[in-house]
Amino acid sequence: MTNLFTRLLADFPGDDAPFAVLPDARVVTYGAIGEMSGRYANLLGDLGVAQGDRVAVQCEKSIDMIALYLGVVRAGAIFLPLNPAYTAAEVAYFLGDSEARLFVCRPDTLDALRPVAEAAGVGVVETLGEDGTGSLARAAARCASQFSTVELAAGDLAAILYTSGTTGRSKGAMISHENLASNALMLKDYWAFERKDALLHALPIFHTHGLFVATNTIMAAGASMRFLPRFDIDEVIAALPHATTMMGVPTFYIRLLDDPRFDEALVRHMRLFISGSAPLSADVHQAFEARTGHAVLERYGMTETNMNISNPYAGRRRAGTVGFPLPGVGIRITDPETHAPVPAGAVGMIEIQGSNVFSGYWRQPEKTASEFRDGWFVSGDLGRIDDEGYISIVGREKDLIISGGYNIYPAEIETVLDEIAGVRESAVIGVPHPDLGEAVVAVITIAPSGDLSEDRILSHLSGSLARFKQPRAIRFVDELPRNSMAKIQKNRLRERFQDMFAGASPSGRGS
Ligand code: MCA
Ligand code: AMP
Repeated sequence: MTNLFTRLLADFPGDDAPFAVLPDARVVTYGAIGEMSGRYANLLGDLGVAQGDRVAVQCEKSIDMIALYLGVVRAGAIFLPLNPAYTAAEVAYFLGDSEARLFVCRPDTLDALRPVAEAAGVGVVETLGEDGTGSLARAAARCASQFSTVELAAGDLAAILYTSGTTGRSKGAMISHENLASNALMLKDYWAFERKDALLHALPIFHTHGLFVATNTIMAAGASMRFLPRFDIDEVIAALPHATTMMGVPTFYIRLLDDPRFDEALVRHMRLFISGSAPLSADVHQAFEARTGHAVLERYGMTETNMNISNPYAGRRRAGTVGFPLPGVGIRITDPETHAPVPAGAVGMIEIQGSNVFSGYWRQPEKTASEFRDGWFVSGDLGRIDDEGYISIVGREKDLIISGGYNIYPAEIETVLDEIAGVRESAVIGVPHPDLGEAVVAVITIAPSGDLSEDRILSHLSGSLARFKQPRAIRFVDELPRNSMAKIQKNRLRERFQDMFAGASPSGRGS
């Protein structure tokens, strides 16, 4: 029973119940997704993937990728999804570090990535296209659909998700069957998901939000999803009448509010809108409620912990707060220096405990040890609990930018910038952006003889960093501000450049 797949489907809605409605109106039932996942699970065995092996997947969102995820879970292997935006250099690191047994990429990236995978020591490389084409899908079609889901121990891993680090390279968060099952079953009850729910799913599926929070919770409820390939405003507006609930990052809600077609009549029938992955500003929360009558339910989570804190379903959802600790999740707020609990109402470090919390970083015991304190996971986020028990995220101690719901670690970009001949120093900061929440800006000093243009710097970055990590602007300065310890004062840079995107409209996304 410990296998995540078995636990999610313990209250099975029946083979004919709808699981996903695709953009072409095709309905994938629970019976069909069970068969598809069974074929992939059988194929993994044929390809030599054993229990505990890592299966790295860099594909576009598709229902076959969901079936592959479930097949990996059923076979007791470990699912390792990768953002399709990652460059070959980034993929090389993930494949090498994880020692993946199988790498699945898009048919059109096979020629470029097969040598990368082989150099990283990956034994098998297959392809899966957005439309269900590719060598993996073809081979799965020839496999039996019956598969006996593997029984596992609760702590066995279901997935590894890489998160960047404030220093050094990305870390693989090891996430167990128990972590995922306990969180999804709890969220289903907390957010009152039922079989009749239809979730508008426009999130990517290589992250916790779209893969686990959305898909696992839907399966646990025996509900269905309107499965869209990405957030496209026209498709979302067309799908809303068929949905009862929606999950999104704040940028989704900002873009909806920016569209005059999005009004009270369009969403009167909806039961729930949930936001997470980045702060939803109180202004957006209030504008959404004024326009639609719905109070967005904001919640707080992390890759390492799944969901931790949520506004209530039945009670008041307070703008600018993330609500209360979820059932089974322990939250404490401590002094970042002394680690002692802070007085009631004071700001401190959010620490987390519970069956949702991951077991550590893949083959990085020192990093794991440094992020746990007395069995509590130290989030790097700063928060405060008010006198009614609502928790607010008031900042981050970690140097992290969240742009459109993607985490971007300045240290990674600074390392690449500093390699450019002529760059003396760099500081990468997040600057308020009307569409993405924060946008990446690089502040640079150049050597006296240096002759560097913004274009030259950006073209250098494009080979090594995914587009979403690349700065939206470069600013050249004579000197970076430093404190008495010679540490760069990023807060002063953020203040200096805080208005640079203020004029851009939310829909003027390219700016
Ligand atoms: C795309 N681009 C971005 C982003 N997305 N740049 C910065 N930040 C981004 N998030 C780039 C594209 O490559 C493109 O570059 C240019 O920006 C314009 O693309 P646009 O059409 O605006 O982008 P889009 O396709 O509409 O995507 C924006 C998006 C998307 C819809 C906000 O990024 C998205 O779906 N974000 C959700 C992320 C997410 O699911 N996070 C959950 C993490 P060019 O024009 O040069 O080609 S899980 C998590 O955080 C925890 C656990 C939690 O609590 O949930
Ligand atoms: P990730 O590493 O992608 O899982 O991102 C986790 C981080 O996203 C957290 O540590 C927070 O900094 C941020 N985050 C997630 N949800 C919220 C929220 N509702 N409000 C503010 N920050 C959030």
